[in-house]
Amino acid sequence: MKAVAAVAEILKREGVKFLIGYPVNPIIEAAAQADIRTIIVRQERTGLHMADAVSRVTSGQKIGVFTMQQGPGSENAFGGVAQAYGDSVPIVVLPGGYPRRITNIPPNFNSFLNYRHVTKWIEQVTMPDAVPDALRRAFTQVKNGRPRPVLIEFPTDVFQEEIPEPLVYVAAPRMRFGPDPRAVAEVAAALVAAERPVIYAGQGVHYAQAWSQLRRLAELLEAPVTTSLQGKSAFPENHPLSLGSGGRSVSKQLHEFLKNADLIFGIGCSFSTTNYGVAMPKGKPIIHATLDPADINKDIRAEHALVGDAGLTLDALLVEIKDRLNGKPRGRAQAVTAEIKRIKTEWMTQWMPKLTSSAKPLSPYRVIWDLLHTVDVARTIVTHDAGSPRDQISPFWECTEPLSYIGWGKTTQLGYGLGLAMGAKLAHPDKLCVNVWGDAAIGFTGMDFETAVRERIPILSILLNNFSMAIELPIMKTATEKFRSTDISGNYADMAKAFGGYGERVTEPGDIVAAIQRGVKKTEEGIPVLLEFLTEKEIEFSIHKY
Ligand SMILES: Cc1ncc(C[n+]2csc(CCOP(=O)(O)OP(=O)(O)O)c2C)c(N)n1
Ligand SMILES: [Mg+2]
Repeated sequence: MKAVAAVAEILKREGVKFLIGYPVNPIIEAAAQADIRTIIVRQERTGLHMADAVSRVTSGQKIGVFTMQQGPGSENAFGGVAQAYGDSVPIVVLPGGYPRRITNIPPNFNSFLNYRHVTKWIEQVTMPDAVPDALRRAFTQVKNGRPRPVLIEFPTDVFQEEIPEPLVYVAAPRMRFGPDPRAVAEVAAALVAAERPVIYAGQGVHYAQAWSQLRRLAELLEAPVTTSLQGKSAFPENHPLSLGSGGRSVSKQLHEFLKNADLIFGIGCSFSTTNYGVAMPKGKPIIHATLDPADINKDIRAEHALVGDAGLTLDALLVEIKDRLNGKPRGRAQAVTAEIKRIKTEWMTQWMPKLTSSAKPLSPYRVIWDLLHTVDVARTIVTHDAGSPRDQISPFWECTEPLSYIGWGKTTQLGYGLGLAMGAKLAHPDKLCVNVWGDAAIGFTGMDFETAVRERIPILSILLNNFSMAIELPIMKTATEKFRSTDISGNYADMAKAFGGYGERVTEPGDIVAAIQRGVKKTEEGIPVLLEFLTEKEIEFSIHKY
């Protein structure tokens, strides 16, 4: 059996249903021969974003796999892998490499060397019979521990060499580990003793699928819950104990509750310092529960720490806390939920004029508000992009179902959202998959709307076109005045049509809802949709500083 056929057969045994890639890489042809659907993108970055979403929206139960060629393919893919590394997403990346006799000779791009700092596991296969071992290691790493990309580089001359049969390979196992029981008891005592605890859930809860345990803990402690952007939708945001998600812009109730907390319990989160996450107020005691001990005491000091799977951690805490509370809540819920409701009402009253504005050009907030109230939120997966659209949508989009929002932003590559929506749609064809982005973002990956059309991935793309990089206006005043440096332009509805998709340009506030309804219908007919809303250069966000 040729080494490349073994790669395809191993992918099949690992349950890979589709391989996303860009030629030239013989794995694509071998995968097709093995009846794995091959999906060809317009540029590597988008393909990686698609693979990334496949892993995200399945809690890593399906692992997104991407393949590309040596040299330019691998060079151009770097952003996609770096983004997945930044946001801790488990994907498998399979670049070709230059033939072995020149693989380590400049100026040839060597993935094994260059991807070292954006992967958790990396190898170059130099012998054909090392293929099964290398892939077993890669899949074991990607399915276990801290989720992050793994990469195996195959010098092209390895592919056509023979390896012995039969091929011995079984799918890599998934293993979980839980926290130290003594630490669990200490944390349970601290949580029970706290008067105003706040629970902060990260994406570890998504990967552990520990949504119901999180909810039980919140209800038992009668404690309010927020999430990181990556953890958004881990807790129902219409629950009376929800404070909404963290991010650059956040709800007022989240800000107030964090400010007045006497204990913050982070579960399945890294507490990394980032502009796109809520900063923890200084001086608060923090409990940090996470899978990766490398995150403990990294950006914040933890009073207590638990290391392990979020589900096992919450299970263990629930037992201990129930024991201490005689099995039931103490009757705090009413006061807590009334306080959340009071501040939320205040906050929403402040924002309603923008959310329901009849301004022209359109308010992006109005577009988002109408979108939220037109689609079936429970059956929708939505993602933002970098720039203003993220900070406009994340505080106001109320998730009810786990993994119905792909939040991101440890690094924030413009154009990421399109591939995420496409990957989500591949993994969940029955759901409406939406990306909300600005006109700068579409400049990066817009050509891959053609991929959505060609590969029959009917997503709904909501473009907020204000002919500007509006978020940069305050910091590029002179460049804008003198050289129009923040101006951009384009007719993206026409672009979508030119690619064979459905495109509409919307300028009237009264047309927003009907356009969305038409768009959703088109996606149900299998046609990707791009709705282009002409919006004002809105840069007021729900940002609260301590
Ligand atoms: C690849 C990349 N380069 C640069 C940036 C920095 N950046 C963030 S938002 C932004 C402009 C966003 O403009 P747009 O998407 O049109 O949204 P708007 O603020 O106009 O609503 C830029 C340049 C980035 N996030 N990603
Ligand atoms: Mg813009």
